[in-house]
Amino acid sequence: MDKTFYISTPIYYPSGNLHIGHVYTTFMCDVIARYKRACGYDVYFLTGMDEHGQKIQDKAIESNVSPQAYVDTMATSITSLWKNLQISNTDFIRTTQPRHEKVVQEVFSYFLKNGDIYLGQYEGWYCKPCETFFTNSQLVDGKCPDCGREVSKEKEDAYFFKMSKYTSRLLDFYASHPSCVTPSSRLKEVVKNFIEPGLEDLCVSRTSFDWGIKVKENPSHVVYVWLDALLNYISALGYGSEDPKNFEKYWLNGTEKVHVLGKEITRFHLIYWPVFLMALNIPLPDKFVVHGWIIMKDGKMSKSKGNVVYPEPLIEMYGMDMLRYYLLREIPFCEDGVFTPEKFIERCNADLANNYGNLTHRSLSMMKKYFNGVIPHYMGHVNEFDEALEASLQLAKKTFFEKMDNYDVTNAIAAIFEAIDKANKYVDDTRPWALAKDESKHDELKSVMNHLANTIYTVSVLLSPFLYEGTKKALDMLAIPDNLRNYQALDKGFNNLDGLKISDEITPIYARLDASVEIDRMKEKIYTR
Ligand code: ME8
Repeated sequence: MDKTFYISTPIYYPSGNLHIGHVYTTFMCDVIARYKRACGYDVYFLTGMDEHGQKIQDKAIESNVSPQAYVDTMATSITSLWKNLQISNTDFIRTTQPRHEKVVQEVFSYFLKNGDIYLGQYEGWYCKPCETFFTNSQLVDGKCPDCGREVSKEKEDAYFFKMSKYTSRLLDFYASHPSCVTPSSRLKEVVKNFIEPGLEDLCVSRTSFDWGIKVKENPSHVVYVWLDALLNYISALGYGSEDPKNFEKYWLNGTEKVHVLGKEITRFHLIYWPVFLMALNIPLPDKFVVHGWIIMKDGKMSKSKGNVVYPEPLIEMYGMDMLRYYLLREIPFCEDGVFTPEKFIERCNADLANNYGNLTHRSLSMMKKYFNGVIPHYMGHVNEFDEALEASLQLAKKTFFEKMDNYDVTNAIAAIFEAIDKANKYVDDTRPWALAKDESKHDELKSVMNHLANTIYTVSVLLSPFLYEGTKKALDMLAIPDNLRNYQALDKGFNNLDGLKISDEITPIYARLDASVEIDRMKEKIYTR
């Protein structure tokens, strides 16, 4: 049977335009999905929108349209963003789609019937003008956090999910699957702070607004957005529908199922989601990858600070590769990282233009000049530097696969760029321009050119999930046939490319950015879309 791979992003709230934080998660999933496809997996890559809840209803009122009209407009804009960014998702789920709403209602009914959900009373601090309940910790100086007015203790009917019943099962699950969360520190935190003290029952219905999925048995209640939203991960696969074949293939019998998410929604994913799945008797995912935040010099991105960075102007100015590369390389895997225009320019120049771009441009230009563009045959280790170059490429490849198999995209790219750096040093050490002047060094020159062609070829194939524009350009300039543009072909060795004729057109892959101009231009453009 085929190896399958399921990967999801969180479904984003359409309460505003998506920014580079959302793009970061989606890029990460896209790169992993492309990598897994390249490794021969049948991949299901899911993203989508979380369209219900008070926040969205308020946004619609603000924009003077119905909530449905509001989310429809946002869906058009978000799907076109992913299309422009060439995101390779298999599906796009919206929680207002009938295929999803039906599953949520049926799951709620099932939980009610088997006693996991019961009708109880919600007690909290109520703000009459805002028609909203708050918990003790949400109050600001004992007053409503939204309008600042007095609040009163009130009760209302609400449905609860019996989380408490699942405490020990969840602890057992994590004890026997300690590596299902990356990084493991996130799991430790959740276990210590929330699961070990005992789970509290969760209020899973609301009556204070109606933009949500109605509880069939009691339509004045709508389903709590997180119960609604989390179920997207299986409703998209056709769980509970007449056509559950994707659910069976990718989830029930799937080889690997991975959720990628930002650290602020860890609790929902590590507690509620597994418990809901246990209550449904469905196998749990294999992995939760919890990444950090992209922050600005002055802290979190926020509309009120005016420091939210949007992807569109960055793509328009610098193309796709630079933003993908920068975000995935610069933000340390599973940690927070700061976005600055200065760093963006510096990273792109140093790694893309000067390192990878320069290696390719100078090597291919010499190939043209010295060998009429024909890649010389592999002759083993001819000069004293050949063996070390091969070894460094081998090591980079091994590290790349190891890191990618652990979803550590940042260190996977870092390993390849280290090899590229070494290859540039190899050019400096072997000095092909000097070898070309000496007839007796012809074999050495041939070997250098063969090694460079193979290095550029290898790193370009490996990096293609990350830099699909630049690597395609490099592989096109090398005139690599389609049947060699895959991971399996890389195992064939350095005689893979013997005698291939490269393209006549050798141009730089990436433009070098002029910091003195670009930093100001970025500052002017990136905060609006
Ligand atoms: O939480 N840095 O949606 P959301 C890195 N609808 N990643 C960021 C980020 C930042 N500054 N800002 C956002 C929701 N993200 C729910 C999810 S899932 C069943 C429901 C990314 O629109 C990151 O992945 O607030 C984060 O977890 C997600 O966007 C939050 O998106």
